[in-house]
Amino acid sequence: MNLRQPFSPSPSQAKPKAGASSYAEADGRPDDSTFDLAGWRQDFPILNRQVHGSPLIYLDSAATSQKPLAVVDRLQQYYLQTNANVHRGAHTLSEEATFAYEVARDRVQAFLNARQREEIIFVRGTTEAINLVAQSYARPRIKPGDEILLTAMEHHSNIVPWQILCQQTGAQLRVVPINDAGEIEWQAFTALLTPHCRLLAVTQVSNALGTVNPVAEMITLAHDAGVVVLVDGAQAIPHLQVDVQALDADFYAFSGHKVYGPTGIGVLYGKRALLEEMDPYQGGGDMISRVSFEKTDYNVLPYRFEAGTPHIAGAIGLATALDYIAGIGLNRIALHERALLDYGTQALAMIEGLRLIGTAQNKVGILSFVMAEAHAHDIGTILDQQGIAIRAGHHCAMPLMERFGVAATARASLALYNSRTDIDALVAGLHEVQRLFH
Ligand code: 7TS
Repeated sequence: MNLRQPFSPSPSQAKPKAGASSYAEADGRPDDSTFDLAGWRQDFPILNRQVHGSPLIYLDSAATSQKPLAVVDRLQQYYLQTNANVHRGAHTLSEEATFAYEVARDRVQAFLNARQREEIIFVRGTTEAINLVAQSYARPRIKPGDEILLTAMEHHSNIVPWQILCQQTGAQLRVVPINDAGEIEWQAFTALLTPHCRLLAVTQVSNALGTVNPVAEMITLAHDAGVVVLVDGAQAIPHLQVDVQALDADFYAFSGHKVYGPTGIGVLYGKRALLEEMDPYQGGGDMISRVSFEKTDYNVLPYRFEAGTPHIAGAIGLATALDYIAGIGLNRIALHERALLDYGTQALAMIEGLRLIGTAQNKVGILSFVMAEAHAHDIGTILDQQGIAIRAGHHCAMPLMERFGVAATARASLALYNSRTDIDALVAGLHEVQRLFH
């Protein structure tokens, strides 16, 4: 059996473009002559490597995306030419590093359409951003009997910080249920916006289902009920155009490494009026304006929340990553990924005994599934032998797995560099799983 044999769609589906001799050549291109998947793939040299003797098929971008040359080059250039600490130096290198770091902040501000640069705080990632809001915003304001509202599809990073907060304050967690497709139960959501509810923490896109939540509508209703909203944007930011002002999010968190940037850097956006009222939860260098043993005066925004030497290269690399995807255009990326998601969904539906988990109307490129015969981890191992990287497990969303009555799923997640060839390889690999388990 040819493990890389293409999946054949029905005639109405995914026709190759005129002149293209195979589905691989047609690779999900919308009708746009500037759509250059081959060129994009060349920007990611890691895609040329082999794994267990086969070309790498990388379908684990929801865990972390691969990095384009532009980002790797920028990091190298920073370390080879500029490296110095920021906000301290009287010397040229430190001034240049500070300038580049602060320009990176401006870049993030523009990307999110935040009103002011002071609203952009560099952190380690989504997890740290959410912990910051839980400890600096919520902890002093939340009282026993108050409620924190989450959804059934949150990542552990958007559950555990709130549980810790509840233990500290006597508040309670409430959870918005979801339907079998993996969509928010709207009536239940509105009913949970009671006078006890103080904060809603919701993911814009589910990492395990791909569901895109209607966060703008959720924020409007929450605000009507006097509820502050944090949006976990970890999985949204590589796929959707995000405008924090249009959303009217109070807080928005994301990680650099899921949006083609480095690990160890992320962003917390917060409305200035809220950030101004918050005390830091981490102390150290850079976050002070004056220290004596009696008292410390905190620095102005955004430095008040950036204790210690930041990930300078990370911030600069993240800004380059944002430039990179802006250069391609998020709309174009979304079109490509949507075409691939449809192609993959149809292909997986034809595999006997495969159950797709997450069938929301509004989805991004995540294909989570279980198979009748094989455990998710076995699927992952067999695919890896063929050079195909997927994730198998609970995806740090154990309550969600419980909701669907599974311990784990296999998850293929898409990025701008994926092609129909990748989906075909996945399908062929899953046929091999079936063969081995029959
Ligand atoms: N929120 C969501 C929705 C996520 O998908 C993740 C990471 C996080 C928060 C945490 O991000 P971090 O950068 O702070 O770790 N999600 C995944 C995943 O799906 N597979 O590996 C990590």
